[in-house]
Amino acid sequence: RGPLRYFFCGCIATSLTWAVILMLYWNGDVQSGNTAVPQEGKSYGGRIRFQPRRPRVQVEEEEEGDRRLTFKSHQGAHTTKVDLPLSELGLIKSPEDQETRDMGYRRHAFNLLISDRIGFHRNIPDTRNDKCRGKSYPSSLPKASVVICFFNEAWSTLLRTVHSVLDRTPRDLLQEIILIDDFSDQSHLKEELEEYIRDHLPMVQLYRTDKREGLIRARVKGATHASGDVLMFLDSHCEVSKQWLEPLLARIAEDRTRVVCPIIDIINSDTFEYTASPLVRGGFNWGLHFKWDQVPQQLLQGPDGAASPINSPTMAGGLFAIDREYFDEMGRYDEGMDIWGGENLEISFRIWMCGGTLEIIPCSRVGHVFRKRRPYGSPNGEDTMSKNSLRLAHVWMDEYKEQYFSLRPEMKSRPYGDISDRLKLREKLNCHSFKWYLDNIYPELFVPAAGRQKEVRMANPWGVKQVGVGQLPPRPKVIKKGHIKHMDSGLCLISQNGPNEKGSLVVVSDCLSEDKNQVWYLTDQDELQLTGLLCLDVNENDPKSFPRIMKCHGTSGGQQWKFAEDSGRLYQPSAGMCLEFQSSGKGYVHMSICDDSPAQQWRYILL
Ligand code: UD2
Ligand code: MN
Repeated sequence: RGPLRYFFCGCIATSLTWAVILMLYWNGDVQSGNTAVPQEGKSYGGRIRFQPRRPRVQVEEEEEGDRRLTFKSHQGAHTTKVDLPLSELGLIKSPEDQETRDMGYRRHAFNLLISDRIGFHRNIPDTRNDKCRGKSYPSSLPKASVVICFFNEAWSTLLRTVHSVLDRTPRDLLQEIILIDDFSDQSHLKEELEEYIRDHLPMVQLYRTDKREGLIRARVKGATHASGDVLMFLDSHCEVSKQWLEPLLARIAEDRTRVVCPIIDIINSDTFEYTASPLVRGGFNWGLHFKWDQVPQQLLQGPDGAASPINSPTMAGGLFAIDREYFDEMGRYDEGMDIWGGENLEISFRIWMCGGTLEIIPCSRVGHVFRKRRPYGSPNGEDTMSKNSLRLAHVWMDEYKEQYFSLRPEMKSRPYGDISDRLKLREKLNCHSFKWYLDNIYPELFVPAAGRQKEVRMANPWGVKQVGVGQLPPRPKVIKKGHIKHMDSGLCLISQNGPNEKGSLVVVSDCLSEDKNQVWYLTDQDELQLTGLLCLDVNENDPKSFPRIMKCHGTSGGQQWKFAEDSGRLYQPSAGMCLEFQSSGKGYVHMSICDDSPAQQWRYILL
């Protein structure tokens, strides 16, 4: 590829048009008709003007790690420019920054400061399998209506979702983008959003529910307004990737009973780093919690290996494409389900049991912000996941619902509303039994003898760590060993209660080279780790609390530390602050707004 690229670059001077056309073909980007997408990284005055896609060479240059880039950011109504390297986007420079960050964690459970500073357009790494890159798709594919419902979504995540769709979807494959505001009460989602859509987003329609409905009924509402051949559902904090839609539409074009999901890449909620998810598929446990499973090896044996479609017993829920009429015929969703939870297993069981297939398409990649907690509840405080699960158990699970009840005996007597329509639907569609589903689609699921279960509650089916069940990313590797020396006092950072005491505060003390309390191993994920697998940690939700040593989790967040060689500062990206120790005071080590004071000068002394 190298020499070819130079050859093409050489052509630009003499025949620019030809070079661009050739490169587009070479990259497999050309679809029939209009391939134009707006240029990435540009802000638009007035109506969007569509410009030809830039040649790939330029895009790639910007995709690499930590280069200094200029980001446009939208905070409230104005646009600001932030010139920071990617790893420092969270840097707190003022009390307003601090407020944005902290409010963001409270309201949205992610680092809003970083999200705002990224702005509406950015390049993300191409995480696809190599085999996907050269693939071409039929020139004529069905058109998609992208349906995104939201409740109190942040401005920058919502609009980055929409812009990423506009930036990375060939115009002839996109019918429209339908936004459904599920009765949000945050003010930026009112007139300001309408105005932005009117001025900048010609393909976008906004609808609002008149009361809080929950994501299930909100999506159905969106679907009824859609006119494309295919419905493409997304969460309101996603970023679609290069050529994300074509592989999904191509599968449906071949067979309209296929329901297809992209691989959901990880957008880290503390740093907004975009990373590849391992190849996993959807399962569930008898508590009716979704989980990720390892893909059985035999499914990866075809000629395309890990790039070919993978049958999946369930879907995660948020991101999938389905033929619009097929969605209707199949009974859309169970509209008796409220707010959040359970609908993903319900639609998965229904698809498989009633004649469809559910697949994960590895060549399609969409990033999603995985949060550590859900930042909203239901209006009456009800646990809607349990109620929704109960409905699906009664409609779809036959005698196997007893497995659920043996784990959740209290649910046996709970009301679940009227399910007669759903039972009729099952009848009408002439669906298989749940036993058939287990035997044929999910034989991997262990079925315990009744009454023999212990509940394993999954606090958070997402826990980014669980994304790779069975294929967990390897534990970060230790690359260096050393002391963390505070230059002003000449003292070293130690764990107050020893290297194995989870939750211990960190303080400074005389440097002693073989003291395990102060030998910090630096890993390739920027963790600072003591012998007992405990890591220097800041609580993202309360960065002003004292740093401690906590169990290493390997997913950055509050455990990522960056030594700035030149300034001597030890920077924590998700807190956006630096580690500080005041030699004069008797205080603990704490986090503070980064400055050039001696209190923030540290050095990693190799041992
Ligand atoms: C996952 C799914 C989500 C849904 C859920 C189970 C992915 C990536 N996400 O949870 O789509 O299937 O599991 O129900 O697979 N929303 C509303 N009204 C509400 C609550 C939420 O419109 O009352 C919106 C919300 O703004 C978001 C979407 O629904 O766009 C999903 O909610 P989430 O992001 O809190 O759910 P998540 O990703 O934890
Ligand atoms: Mn989500």
